[in-house]
Amino acid sequence: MSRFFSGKDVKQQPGRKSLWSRIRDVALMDVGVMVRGLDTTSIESLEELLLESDFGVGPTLRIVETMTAEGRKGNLKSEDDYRELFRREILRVFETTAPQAGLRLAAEGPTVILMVGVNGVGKTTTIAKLARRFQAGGKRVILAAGDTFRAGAVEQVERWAQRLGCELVKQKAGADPAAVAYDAVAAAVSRGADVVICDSAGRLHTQDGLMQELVKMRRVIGKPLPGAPHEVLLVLDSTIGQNSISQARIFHERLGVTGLVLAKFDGTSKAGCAVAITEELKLPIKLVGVGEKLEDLEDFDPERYLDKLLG
Ligand SMILES: Nc1nc2c(ncn2[C@@H]2O[C@H](COP(=O)(O)OP(=O)(O)OP(=O)(O)O)[C@@H](O)[C@H]2O)c(=O)[nH]1
Ligand SMILES: [Mg+2]
Repeated sequence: MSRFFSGKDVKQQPGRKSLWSRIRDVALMDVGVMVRGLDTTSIESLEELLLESDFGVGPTLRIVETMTAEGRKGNLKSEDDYRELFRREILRVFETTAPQAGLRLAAEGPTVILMVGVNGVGKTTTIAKLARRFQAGGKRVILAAGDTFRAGAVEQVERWAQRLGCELVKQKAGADPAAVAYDAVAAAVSRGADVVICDSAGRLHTQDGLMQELVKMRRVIGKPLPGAPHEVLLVLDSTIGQNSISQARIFHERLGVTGLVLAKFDGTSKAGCAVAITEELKLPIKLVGVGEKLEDLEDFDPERYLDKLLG
């Protein structure tokens, strides 16, 4: 499996070319392009290619229009000029969100992170990866088994907590998740833990029950610790790409999401969705999941993203 961000094994899968070589193939092979700019066929193929990679309609049309206009003005004389322009246009999209400053930590006392998202996107796995990252930085982490809804969910977090050697706050299945979250934050305050990461259930976002439950969780978390949660991270499944934008809007409206996690970014054919999602939601992508293992979590960095994307 090719991992998207880590330098070590990003070899292209056989027969799968980098995005830039595909752009070159469809639009830049004819030397006339460097003199006259893109022709109609190249423009169409380029649009198709970017849409297929899930860059979204807005960014795709804008990028191709700029390339066409600049080429026709004679400002793009080499493949590198085209590549540079492409990079610049994409970086511009990421500049429209809050600075990619990493996770917001509490100035004092424990940092509380609430992880939300629809079912199966990768919430619980991301929690385990994040816990490990904090532990590696010497932090004391408490996990809150806030998914009391799905059968086996409490046991799943429990297994991670055992494996990681971190504390777990849980109640029995069916308990009020807000009560679990409250207990975990209160425990962190009294025990002097550094980080609390709350799991949550992931039913369909269209079911109002889940949203009400999450809103309550978010509110109750602030009781033992004013200012908490410090992050409400919405996990999205990158294999679904920009189709997750509509669910993200609902979560954001109800919960005030502070950052996004793009899970399952390894091997997705929709890597352009990072651009489409940022353009639409204007929320910072904070983390990227690049595999199923504990170490497969990376900070999102637009420059690095582009390096890997373009190849
Ligand atoms: N390849 C890959 N798989 C991932 C990644 N993150 C999670 N997964 C897998 O996705 C599946 C679902 O992950 P979970 O963490 O259980 O997802 P969840 O959102 O907690 O699911 P529910 O609790 O059912 O709502 C598991 O098989 C994970 O191993 C990732 O970054 N890359
Ligand atoms: Mg889960």
